[in-house]
Amino acid sequence: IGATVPEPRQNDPDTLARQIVEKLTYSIGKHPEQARKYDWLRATTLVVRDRIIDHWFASTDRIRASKDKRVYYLSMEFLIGRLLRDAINNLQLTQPIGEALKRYNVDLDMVELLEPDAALGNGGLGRLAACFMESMASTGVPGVGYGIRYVHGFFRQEIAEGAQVELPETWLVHGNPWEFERRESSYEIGFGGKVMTQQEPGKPPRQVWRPAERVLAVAFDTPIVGWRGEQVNTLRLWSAQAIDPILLDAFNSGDHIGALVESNKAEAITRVLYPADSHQAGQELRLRQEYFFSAASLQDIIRRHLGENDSLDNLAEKVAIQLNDTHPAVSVAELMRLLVDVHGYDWAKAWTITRATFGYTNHTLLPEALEHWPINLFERLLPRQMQIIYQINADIIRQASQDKGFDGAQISAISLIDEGHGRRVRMGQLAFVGSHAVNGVSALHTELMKETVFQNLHQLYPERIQNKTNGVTPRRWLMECNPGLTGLLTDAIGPRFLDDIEKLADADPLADDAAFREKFAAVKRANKARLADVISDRLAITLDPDAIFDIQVKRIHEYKRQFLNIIEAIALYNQIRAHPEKSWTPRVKIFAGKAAPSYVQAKEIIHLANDVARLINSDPAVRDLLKVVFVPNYNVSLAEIIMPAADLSEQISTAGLEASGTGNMKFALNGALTIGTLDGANVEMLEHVGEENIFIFGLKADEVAQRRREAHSGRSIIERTPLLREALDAISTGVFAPESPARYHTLVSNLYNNDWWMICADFEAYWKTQRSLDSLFLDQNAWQSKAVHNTARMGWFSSDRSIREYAKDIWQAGPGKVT
Ligand code: 26Y
Repeated sequence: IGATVPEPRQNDPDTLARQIVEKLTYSIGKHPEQARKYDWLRATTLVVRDRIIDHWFASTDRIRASKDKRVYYLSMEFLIGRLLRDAINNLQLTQPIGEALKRYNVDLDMVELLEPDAALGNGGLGRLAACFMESMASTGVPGVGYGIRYVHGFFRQEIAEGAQVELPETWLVHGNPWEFERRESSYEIGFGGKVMTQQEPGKPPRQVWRPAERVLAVAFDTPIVGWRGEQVNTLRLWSAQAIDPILLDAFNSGDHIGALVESNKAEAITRVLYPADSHQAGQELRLRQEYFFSAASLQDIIRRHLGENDSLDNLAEKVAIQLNDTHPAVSVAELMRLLVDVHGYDWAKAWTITRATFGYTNHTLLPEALEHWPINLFERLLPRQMQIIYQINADIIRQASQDKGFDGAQISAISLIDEGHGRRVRMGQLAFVGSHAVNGVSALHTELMKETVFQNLHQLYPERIQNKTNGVTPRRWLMECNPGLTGLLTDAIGPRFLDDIEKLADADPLADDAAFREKFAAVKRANKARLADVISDRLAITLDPDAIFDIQVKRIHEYKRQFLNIIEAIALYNQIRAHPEKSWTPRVKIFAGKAAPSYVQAKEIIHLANDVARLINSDPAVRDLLKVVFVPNYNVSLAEIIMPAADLSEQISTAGLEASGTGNMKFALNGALTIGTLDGANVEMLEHVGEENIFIFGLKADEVAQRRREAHSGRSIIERTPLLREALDAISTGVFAPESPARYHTLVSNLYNNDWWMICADFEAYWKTQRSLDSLFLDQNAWQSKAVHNTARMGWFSSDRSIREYAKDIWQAGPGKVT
């Protein structure tokens, strides 16, 4: 229509300062003199956003013109955190914006801290999705993220009298300047109803789904800025709305509540994130969420494809869809429905297209976290998709028994229907058979997938499982969270690592350079002092920045073994009290993390950490030798302060149970040493940093499996290990909870009777390794040299590398694509 996009904006401080005031005046309606802190945040965000939009249009136009294959990342969770600093950093505007704001006596760091955290995820899987979005933009992959625009993200955690309290999270209350509502991209999503067979003369019969309910999925787009702003991708989140916002007949006849029932029911779908990451609740609303965002995304993908292509025949050549765990796995059945029922493809052709289009990433082997839906519920909500699943299942089973001679046990292992515990649909099997590539998230986890949950499917499709070890984005997890270290590295090895993080290796020889080590240690100390300030403000606990900062932050789960860490703290406390004359290395043990609200044992572990902290921190006998801190409300923003401040990173899961871990990578990248088990990506970290620079202890995955088969219990170990016994006695006799001495009875008796998580089995090895770290810390030259090696050798764990592997091996898309 002849309209031109405005000239790209100038990025000098004068222009930026002028534009910030313009936004304050004309978009916010405030005179600069009257502007409050939040007004400055909003004005700054709008100025940055204008620049993003320029790049966004350019990227979208370029991708559309190139007709390149697009990648769609379907995820129930995107744990994004704040976006302003990320955008400013990636657009290289940190310096000029800081200067522009300074002219009005406003501090950029202060402004950035006001932004609410977008916490649309639980933990690792959601944060990985956020890192992947940033890395796709940074590596030039034309990627679109699809997810849910939860009104309430992950709950806010408070600690009251030592226990976790969950409060609603309200990130949208002040509006969200990063999102653009796209009313034109809305789709109807059906639920329930029935399936009819339609017979037109001369044609094969067709199934037609007549849903009983329909809701509207409305798109909200957030731009995701890649490194140096060269590419801006889109995160499209769906919000549910009623098709009729109000039932006027009901309203007019006086039923004012009833008039809104439909609307409330629809909006409930995207109201709140489920806060459990390890136990499937099996609730109808969750299945509605899964189908809602899968179906909306597929309609959107197909509409876009048909806007640029003649048919869906070439869908798999132009589209790759990655399923982030099984949460969007119903997409497999839904795409089949769209191809067969709506677009008239025959079954076999539709199946070929579907399978070539999808990839599936598995993030857990824990049986209790694997999704399976009761057939009755599935059938009632998604009757046609249920029929399709039966048909897929019949095909797979026929193939397995005819071609591979599978026996009954093998067939029931691969079946999409679990006949064991009330009939259920197994979403893992559905995702697996509907994808051409299935990947694990670390080398060990991928091998265990082949041996355990997917053993039989792996036999049937031996080429399908591959490994894609996780990574983290070095923009957020080094440059933005640790400007001190980034500056030091830039001075020392030049800026090349900013564009290619594996060039961090250039810093490796500096481990032997005493002057560099000192500067490296000084940066770490400043980061520790900053964390100590935060803890002092929030909890009124004083920490000594010269003590070892020993940190475990992650979701609270039995397999992650925060309990082992707490027991070690108690044993250390007992030893310090018993031997005050020995030279103890001062240590601060820091914990943070949330428990699923319904996970009783995890909540007890939080309570115990707080009870232990209260007693130890108030005991003058240990003075500054040991402090224990539980920092409430762990989230992405808190992680950005914590990661750079750690000396020691705790990655101590029971071997075989942590699929990868990504916190382990963030800590080591920022120069922490790791104490950990041979689990998840720790195994590969060991290979990269070298065994002298990481502290590995404990049983290996096969040994854990073996002990579990032997019905291992902790009793005999406890009886012969005084350090452990005394610590457990203290817990179970109520030393830490005098007001309720039986509080931790079950927690402790489980160790005696069972020790499922191998806490007793690994205690002694853990204790010894910790004490060797005490000694090492006294030799700061040796410690800092290892710390430098960690940073220098962690480049491979960038999510840029992960994304390049996905692009090449699974998606055949992006720069250097194979198509
Ligand atoms: C089905 C529901 C109960 C559910 C919801 C969320 C199940 C699982 C999850 C989330 C799982 C998760 O976050 N897994 C983590 O994924 C990370 C990224 O791959 C891994 O680093 C980490 O080891 C794994 O626990």
